[in-house]
Amino acid sequence: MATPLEKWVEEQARLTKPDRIHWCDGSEEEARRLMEIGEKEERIGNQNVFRKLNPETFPSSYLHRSHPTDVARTEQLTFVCHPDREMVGPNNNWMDPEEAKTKMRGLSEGCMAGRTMYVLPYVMGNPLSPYAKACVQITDISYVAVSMGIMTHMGKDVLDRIGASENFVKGFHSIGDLDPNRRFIMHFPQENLVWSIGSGYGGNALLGKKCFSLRIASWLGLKEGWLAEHMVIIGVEDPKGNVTYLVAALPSACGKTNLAMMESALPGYKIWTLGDDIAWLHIGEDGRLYALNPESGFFGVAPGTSLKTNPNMMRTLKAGTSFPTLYTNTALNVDTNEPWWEGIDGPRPENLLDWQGNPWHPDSKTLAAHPNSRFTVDIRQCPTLSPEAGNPQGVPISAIIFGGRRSDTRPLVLQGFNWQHGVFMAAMMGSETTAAAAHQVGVLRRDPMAMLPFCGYNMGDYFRHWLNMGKRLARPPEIFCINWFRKDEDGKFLWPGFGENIRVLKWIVERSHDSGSTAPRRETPAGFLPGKNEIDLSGGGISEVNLEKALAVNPEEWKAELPDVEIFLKKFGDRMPGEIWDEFNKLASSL
Ligand code: OXD
Ligand code: MN
Repeated sequence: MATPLEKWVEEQARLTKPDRIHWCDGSEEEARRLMEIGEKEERIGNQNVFRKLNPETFPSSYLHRSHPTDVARTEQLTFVCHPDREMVGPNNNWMDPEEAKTKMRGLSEGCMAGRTMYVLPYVMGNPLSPYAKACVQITDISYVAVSMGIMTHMGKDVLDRIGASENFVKGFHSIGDLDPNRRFIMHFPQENLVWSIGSGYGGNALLGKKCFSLRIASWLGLKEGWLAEHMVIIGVEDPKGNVTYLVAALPSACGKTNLAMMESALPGYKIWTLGDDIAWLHIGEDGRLYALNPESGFFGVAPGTSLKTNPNMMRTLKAGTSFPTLYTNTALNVDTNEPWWEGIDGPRPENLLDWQGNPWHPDSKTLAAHPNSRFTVDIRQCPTLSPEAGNPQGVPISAIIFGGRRSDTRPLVLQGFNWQHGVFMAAMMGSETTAAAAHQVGVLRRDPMAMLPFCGYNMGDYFRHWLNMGKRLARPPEIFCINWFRKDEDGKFLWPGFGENIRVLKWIVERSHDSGSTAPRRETPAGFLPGKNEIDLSGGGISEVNLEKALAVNPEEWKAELPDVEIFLKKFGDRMPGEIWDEFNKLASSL
């Protein structure tokens, strides 16, 4: 008798009519075959799916160009489909599940004709972890099949794990005709189902990532008492060899990957990498908060990545095991057959093809690499991968950091007064938008916990869930807000960022153990600032004047922002917890 999984695959095949069905085993051998198919047989528009890059300098690496209208997550085409619109909240686009299914069935009818349906059995999280989740995605493009092989634990063992059970997360993906008018990413949380058509781009198409590990998982977390968050997980080792684990939430393309594998500018300090995008947070038996990374790879933003900004990522990219590394929408150095992007080391090559494959000239006003061009690479290639990265329980977290990209107002670092205040600080977070999603870049929008595009349910309930988690923790981690991006009157960054950020992390670690320097913290209406000289500037050439400017909490600037925060919080009506309003009112009156 067919298992529920086999039945589901058969049903999808009847609907989509692929020429053949291939069940993937996630092996290197299979990845090689898929790369060959993508190089020689499959096409997107008039281009082959993959182009092999220079194996001497970029081992096992391939370039992929997506359709020019399909280069970022499309939040406006992303829906959560649940009968109760209130449950979905104003932070998501809503569609009635039946209406959504009718629409998606119509669009999916015969959509895989002439193509192969790849069936991808995978697990998010270490398969040995009690928190791991078994999933199956179907797709009709080798790029997604290989990317999922890098980003997840994919393999035959997952089929044994699912067996005759119905307990697996279903992902339907087809590139469809790539027409943005027929592109939808639909989530059905009640059925553990994601249905995505019309896009081949990362967050829209690799359904284990944003769609499952954040949107659906956040809803599972609400029901089961844990959190799925848009967070980096790192260990900070001090000169004595003690490692403190932190998580940090930053919006897309705001430096999470750089933070995850930062090379410390302070001697004796080292960052250990556990994850660069997603953290699942559970309460352990000892009442502490534990974090694990459900992903097995990095899908990072290429532009700006160099030996100077992120040497460990450059090493990761060049490490070249036999599993492929993918470059999506970067430029191509024609003479060397290497990927290229703005900000990479060395002089700009003479002969470049831009991200669409057209010759690029310095005086053409466009960028050669798409600003949201990406690399997809196996986490095991990372030289700073933590020995604890595979710990099935995750690692115990001492501090939670929230950040955004703000040219003004927000200080370099601020510590919350307590858990409730920290949750409020995170709830009022804003960030200037980036190219990671298809919208206007550089406008300030509220992005609480960097989860606005990823929380799969009403954010009013989400804040309540955060407050409740704090109550259940024996010793809640300290909460901090950071901003690496503040600028001076002339528009210059006040803080050098990158490896120098360790100076801020050092303070955070000390504060989270409460064993730091004895200098008093400075209390402001918005939270605690480091005391004078508490941020270690040794050997860095960073001016104290700039540090003080970067740390300033200017009540006028904060006051000016409150009306916008209020409008945002009011959107959630009576689902917004009273505690958040209490904190808002306290801040407003103390300013
Ligand atoms: C990502 C994103 O791809 O946040 O990680 O857009
Ligand atoms: Mn992300």
